Amino acid sequence: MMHDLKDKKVLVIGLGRSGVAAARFCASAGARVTATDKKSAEELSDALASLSAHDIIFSLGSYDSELPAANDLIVISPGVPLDLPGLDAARSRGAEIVGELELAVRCIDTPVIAVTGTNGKTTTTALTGHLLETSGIKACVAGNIGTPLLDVLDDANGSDVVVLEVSSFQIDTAPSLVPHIAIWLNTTQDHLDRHGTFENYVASKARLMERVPSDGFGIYNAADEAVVQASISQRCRLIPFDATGRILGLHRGGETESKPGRAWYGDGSLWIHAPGGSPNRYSLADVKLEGPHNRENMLAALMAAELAGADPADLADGLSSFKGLPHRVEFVTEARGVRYYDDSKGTNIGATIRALEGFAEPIVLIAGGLSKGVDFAPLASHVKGKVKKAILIGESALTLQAVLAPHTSTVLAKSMDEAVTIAFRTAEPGDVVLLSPACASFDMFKDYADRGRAFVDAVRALEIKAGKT
Ligand code: UMA
Repeated sequence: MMHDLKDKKVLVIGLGRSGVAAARFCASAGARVTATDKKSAEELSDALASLSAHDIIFSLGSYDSELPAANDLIVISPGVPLDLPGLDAARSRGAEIVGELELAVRCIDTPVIAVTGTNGKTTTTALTGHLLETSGIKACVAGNIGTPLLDVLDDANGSDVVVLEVSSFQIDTAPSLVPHIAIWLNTTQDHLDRHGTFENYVASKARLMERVPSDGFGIYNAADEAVVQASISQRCRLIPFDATGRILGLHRGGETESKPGRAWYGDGSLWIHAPGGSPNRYSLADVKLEGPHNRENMLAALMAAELAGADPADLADGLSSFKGLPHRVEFVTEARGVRYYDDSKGTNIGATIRALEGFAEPIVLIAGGLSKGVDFAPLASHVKGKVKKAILIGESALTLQAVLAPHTSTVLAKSMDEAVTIAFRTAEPGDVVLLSPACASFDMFKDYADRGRAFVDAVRALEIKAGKT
């Protein structure tokens, strides 16, 4: 379904990645586009430069609530609240209010695998795309992962499958998104500033699965109570997965009980029993994704890829060749029997707890940074008996030390180089050195990627030095 945007009055609210994509698309289609952002022209210089070839009216530096009512179509960015003043008035005058993703899905007829959940959706989306590609199935990967679908329409229409990461904001503002396969990974409290209550947040995620037609598939986490409750009433073919090994695929009399339409973790392997097929076992021996939460991501991605027609032998290759995403418990190197991992993206305590849970080995942890005023207390019980030393950096180093010192040995470091040097001296063969800060990076670094690079550079420098001695 294409749009007729010729001469239509369109207002784009927010000039981030999705707003820029929407403004460009609408202007190219002949619409009369106004774009507004609370940021100034100076702050938006890159966005404005990328739109300079188009005839667009800009209203920048503040928001004028009269603007929506003067337009026929309003394209709202995911980060913009839906109760923004002026939207109701525009709606009652008949204006349509949608997200960038809505415009995009109306232009594609390729089957969509949509991935949602609170944690793990970016990894699952990237892994699904990788598994399909290694199986010879052309996949276009887009959405919340960072590439607006509107920017890759030709690629999407020329692919066999579109793998789309969708946030709850995108689900709410893209009613035409009807996935053939929906993956719902998990749901924990998040974005309550936008959704008001946990129930509203869950309902928003559930809407994605409600849209899957009856011949489509809903892959959901059988170990997540909120997900299970919201999934059971869906009309599509439901496929539970269980990364705990306690709910599905249990051992009975030495045999693993297996039913079609299930995926589970057991015997150190992942099992995928697609509807109408026989169970396939995927070994985790050569897999680089660590931790129980990554088992959720892998089970869902493997099941989706099998349903999309991928061959199990190709999938096994794809699983072991997937390197994971940068700075998310990313394996860096093994030096003198010690493995180093970069989890610089671990910018909150929940992420650091998940990273710690992923290792059975003793851990030398590098943590700290900008705390954002959170309470670090929940970290204490996860550090106890597991972290042999916590090396603390950044603005929150002393606060973290006060929380962690009763449970493990702690030391302060002034720079990443110093922290890695201490870690290098402390760690013994069989240990893991993990950078998982539980904090933002802006006190010492440009961003989390910059912090991750500083860690990797310091590790490599010491590795070379040690290799020479
Ligand atoms: N803005 C206003 N008024 C407001 C709020 C924002 O003018 O009231 C302006 C900001 O000044 C800024 C622009 O809107 O210039 C930013 O828009 P945005 O926050 O919607 O971000 P985009 O750059 O368009 O990126 C969005 C997603 N961002 C959010 O959902 C917050 C990106 O997901 C996504 O990759 C991109 O579209 C392409 O689809 C990021 C994200 O953090 C990674 N997602 C959340 C998450 O994963 O938890 C949901």
